[in-house]
Amino acid sequence: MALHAAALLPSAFSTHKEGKSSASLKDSCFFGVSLISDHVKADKREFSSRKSPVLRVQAVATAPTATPAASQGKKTIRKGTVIITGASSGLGLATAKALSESGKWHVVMACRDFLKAEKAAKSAGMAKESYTIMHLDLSSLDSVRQFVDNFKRSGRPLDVLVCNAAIYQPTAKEPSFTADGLLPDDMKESDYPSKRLIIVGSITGNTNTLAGNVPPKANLGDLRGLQGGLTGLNTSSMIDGGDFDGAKAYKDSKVCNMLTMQEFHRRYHEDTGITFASLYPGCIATTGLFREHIPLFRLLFPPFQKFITKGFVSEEESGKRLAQVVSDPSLTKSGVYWSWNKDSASFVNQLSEEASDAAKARKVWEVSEKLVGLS
Ligand code: NDP
Ligand code: PMR
Repeated sequence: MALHAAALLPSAFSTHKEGKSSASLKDSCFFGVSLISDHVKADKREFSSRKSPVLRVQAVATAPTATPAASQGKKTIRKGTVIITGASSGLGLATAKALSESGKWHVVMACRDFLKAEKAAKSAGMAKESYTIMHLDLSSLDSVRQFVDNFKRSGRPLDVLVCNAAIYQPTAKEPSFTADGLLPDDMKESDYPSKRLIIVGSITGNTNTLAGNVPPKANLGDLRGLQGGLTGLNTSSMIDGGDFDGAKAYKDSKVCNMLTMQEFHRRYHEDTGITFASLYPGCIATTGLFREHIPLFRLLFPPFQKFITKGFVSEEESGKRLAQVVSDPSLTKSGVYWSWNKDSASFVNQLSEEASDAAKARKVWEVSEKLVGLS
């Protein structure tokens, strides 16, 4: 259950049962939806030159390329507009705050709990005119469509989209289901000098790391569960077709997020100039992500990360990192996965073999398209 973060992909996965949310696939779905909407259909020429932008997959880390327009630093004459899903807490909120404080961005906080988001923005001290809260519940395709509609009506350009929302349900005995999708066509129309689509990934989905080797390990297998629709109706709710495991579902979803980012890059970067990127922001052990974990875990996890693994980062620091991926003129490489070293300097990190498997990325994309009815 963790796909939220990817916002683009997941829609495909759990379209069938709405109501509950499974973290895993949410974020990723964004794009998919927009294709379904009327606007999108009308705009098919845009983003969908090669296939609908469902977002879900990846492509191998093709050689990362810099976006020329972006790196040449065209003069920005207006504030950028960035949509951040799940901006009501944790990393999303900290990023919204960092961008709003920069004075260069108008932040659209796409959140399922309007009041919570409003309170969060206020208590973070964000200037009123620097953000707009728009309702978005990634567990419902209808809500995603409605959000896309509302955003289009707002008349704002879409310059950067951050798929950040996620949930983690390590103690869940049963899977829950979700659906979603968003709007890349709009981004293609933006005249902003550096357009970006960012999907939050994680170290725990990468089995080429120590953290990624803590059981249960991410593994999408041959995607047979995904192909079965992940409906829970006489089919497996896990992408690899295995028994439900909440922690593994989260990690699998992160692999999908990172694959999706790469598939986007492969399909759309050259034609659109959009930068597609993913990142591991560090271990933000204090966020709401762990709210469903057992109390002992919640007690020990922050000190463990702070003093033992030293992977801990504060919410504020993680927000600055994601804000860099949104806005920093030196982070315009597309198709890459960003991480930060001990001195908080960014670098392009290597994804695991599975998370950089181009064939798998394509398959995740294609299966997802089918599941959300886009192909
Ligand atoms: P939080 O729980 O603090 O934030 C998650 C956000 O997602 C919340 O705003 C939450 O909304 C929102 N959200 C959840 N479900 C939905 C939904 N159905 N519709 C709309 N919004 C939803 O966790 P983090 O800040 O830690 O997580 C942010 C991202 O960072 C995630 O993608 C996570 O996977 C990733 N990440 C986190 C790490 C960490 O150590 N914490 C490490 C690596 C990656 P609400 O407030 O209403 O619950
Ligand atoms: Mg991990 C070496 C470092 C390291 C890092 C950077 C993380 C990040 N973790 C590391 C190591 C370990 N962890 C080790 C050695 C253990 C065994 C004791 C361990 C355990 C552990 C658990 C039980 N770690 C966890 C859990 C979770 O439930 C978290 C998780 O997997 O969520 C999916 C988690 C995490 N460790 C991290 C990070 C960033 C997480 C959670 C967030 C995420 O990946 O999005």
